[in-house]
Amino acid sequence: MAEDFFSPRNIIVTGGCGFIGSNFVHYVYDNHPDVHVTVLDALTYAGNLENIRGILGDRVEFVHGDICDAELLDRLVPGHDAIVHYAAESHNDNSIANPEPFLRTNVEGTYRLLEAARKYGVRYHHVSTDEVYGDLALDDPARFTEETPYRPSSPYSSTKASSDLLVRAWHRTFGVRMTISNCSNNYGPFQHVEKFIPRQITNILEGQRPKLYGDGLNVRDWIHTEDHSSAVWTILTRGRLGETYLIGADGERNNLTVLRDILTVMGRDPDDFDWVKDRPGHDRRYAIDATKLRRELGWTPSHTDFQAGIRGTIDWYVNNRAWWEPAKAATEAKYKRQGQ
Ligand code: NAD
Ligand code: TDX
Repeated sequence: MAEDFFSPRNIIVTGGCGFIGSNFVHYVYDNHPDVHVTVLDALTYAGNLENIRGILGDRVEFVHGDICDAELLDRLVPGHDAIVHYAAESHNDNSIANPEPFLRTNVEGTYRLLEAARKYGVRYHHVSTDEVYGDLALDDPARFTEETPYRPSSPYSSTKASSDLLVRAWHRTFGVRMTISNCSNNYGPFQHVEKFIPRQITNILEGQRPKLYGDGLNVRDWIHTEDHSSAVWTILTRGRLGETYLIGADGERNNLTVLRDILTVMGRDPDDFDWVKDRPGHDRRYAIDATKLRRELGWTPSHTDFQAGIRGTIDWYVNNRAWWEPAKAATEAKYKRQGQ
């Protein structure tokens, strides 16, 4: 492996108390002892300081605040050499129930961070999703590449697409030094119980039946969150400025298969679940071609055995009830109101 092109020493990680952002903070803490991390997080329903409490100290500092707060950014950003932007409203179903916070955090928040990056000459990495490309048919051999046109379907994905376009414009017009990554569906420990895999695992643990939307044949391209973190670090330090990189680990699976895997590993009948109302506008299939990231930057995933990854994730939820139990009842009550 060649030397890193960019060697950040003092980075801001927004959303560093969420599922994926906190994994990245741990990744940097474990692998790059010379890097100081300032976590900026508003601690919404999705943020939990417990995710990073064990590593808070000289090398990881927490700032409780909102990315839309321009005055806070004026105080915080100078002296840092990069912003890695994870903070977002991240759940599609919530964006259908109430899009407004998605507009604010995902669009306005990105705008505020870009303005701060421009003002203080700080490098910026934008964490985004494959959902900006819309969906593919089940029988289409194609996968998303960096050249696929934007065609988002949901309020969530359209705000993420909007934020990506702002980043590109701030690069071209104002010369902000940036990279963008669009990753596929993440799984692993610390994911909120509103999301598909943790919802099903914790339903089973609570004696409730798992819930499958529609016909269950929608395909997601699963990647372990630790692989997402190593890819973001690779792009931040070795990626070419102004470029977009897709992140994926060849993990295409339909929801029915994933659910049956979970039920089987947990010792249940693979048909012991409820079919529920479909998500409006439900994307059929996502699939990532990560050739550019693999060839240009030499990144490879390490969690290539999905069954092993799922077993590890189930074990984590079994052993960390205190982490997820407080959010479970309210999350299920919300789904019940939606008929899901
Ligand atoms: P999450 O919902 O678990 O965490 C989001 C974090 O952002 C929380 O800690 C929350 O408190 C914080 N936050 C929200 N609004 C904020 C605001 N206004 N100011 C400061 N902090 C705020 O989300 P996640 O699943 O960890 O996703 C992180 C990022 O990765 C998002 O940008 C998401 O679009 C992207 N992404 C997620 C996936 C996935 O499968 N979950 C896949 C690809 C990309
Ligand atoms: O109870 C459920 N039953 C079900 O069948 C839930 C919560 C979901 N589903 C389906 C919908 C999707 O086809 O499972 C699939 C995955 O659903 P989510 O976990 O809500 O993820 P998704 O909508 O695919 O989006 C995720 O990946 C891309 C993240 O939440 C986004 O933040 C990311 O950008």
